[in-house]
Amino acid sequence: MRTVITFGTFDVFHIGHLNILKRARDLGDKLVVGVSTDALNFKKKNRYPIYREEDRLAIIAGLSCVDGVFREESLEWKGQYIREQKADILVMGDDWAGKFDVFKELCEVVYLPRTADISTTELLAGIRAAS
Ligand code: C2G
Repeated sequence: MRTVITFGTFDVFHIGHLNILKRARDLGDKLVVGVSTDALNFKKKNRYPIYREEDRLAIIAGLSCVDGVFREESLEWKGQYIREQKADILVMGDDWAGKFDVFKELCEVVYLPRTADISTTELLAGIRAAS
């Protein structure tokens, strides 16, 4: 049984998010996802997500490729989360390439290519422009 772990905000859920979660799940037998809390997101991006934390957690938990979710409360606790979840593989999009290599001593670390031409930021800009 190989457990895959990944992390993200998954705000305004879109096809890029679904693609990475499905590809992450395909690398193992079980996928657990750390969803960034609203507070962590404010620290990272200086703004709160559009979708609130409970809804982002519920959306990710409701996907058939996801076996479990938990709150990612701090970027510094990744090693702890990997141990707690007994993860064998950490998957992140390649916008994070190299950033998590330190965890290679705990598990395999894989960076998957991002889906081109879509991001929450671009979606929000498009919605603003259209309204
Ligand atoms: N992603 C993707 N393709 C896109 C957009 C996003 O593959 N077009 C991936 C990202 O690379 C990331 C995941 O989807 O692996 C979640 O993206 P975000 O919600 O933007 O996550 P982020 O805010 O970068 O949080 O501890 C790390 C962080 O929690 C990651």
